[in-house]
Amino acid sequence: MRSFVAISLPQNDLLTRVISENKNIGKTVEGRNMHLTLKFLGEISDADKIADTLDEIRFEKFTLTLKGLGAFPSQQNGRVLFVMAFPEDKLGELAAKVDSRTRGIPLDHPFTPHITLLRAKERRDFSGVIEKYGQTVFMVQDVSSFCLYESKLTPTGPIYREIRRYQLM
Ligand code: 2AM
Repeated sequence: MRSFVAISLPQNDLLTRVISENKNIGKTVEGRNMHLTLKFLGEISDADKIADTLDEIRFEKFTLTLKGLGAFPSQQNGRVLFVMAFPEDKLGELAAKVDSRTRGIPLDHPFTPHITLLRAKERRDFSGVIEKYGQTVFMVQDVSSFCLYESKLTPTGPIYREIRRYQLM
């Protein structure tokens, strides 16, 4: 199954507004699917084993702040519009723990904490929207768990299923 490890996020009116203001640009992420990926695992055949391994992670609860927007690969020539997530060091530490428990699966790119809002059909200049929401705090949220998810790709968008949830300390 196709899978990834992520922190799930509640629906958020401000983010819904940003998405709806930009929905003509490309494929948007549905509010209920909003998540912060810690590691994309891709196709795995041993989900139970991976789920058990992730169970060994010990990590303290923390407060997540979503503030400001960014674009990959660059603001002016972007394909993906995302929200920035803080504190980067805590998120990086948790992502590194997930990575070290799933060593057999290489990271396809270095971890950059972000929450994707939309994927544009073509490269475009996102400077306007990024500037507009540059100082906006979208969410301040206590994080008390993360999850291993299955992702099923369908013509109407991905369907995420929680395989296992891991409580933080
Ligand atoms: P993204 O939001 O930056 O696209 C499920 O697909 C999650 O895994 C998404 O959040 C996606 O991040 C992330 N992901 C990371 N690498 C991926 C890859 N190579 N293919 C698909 N999704 C990937």
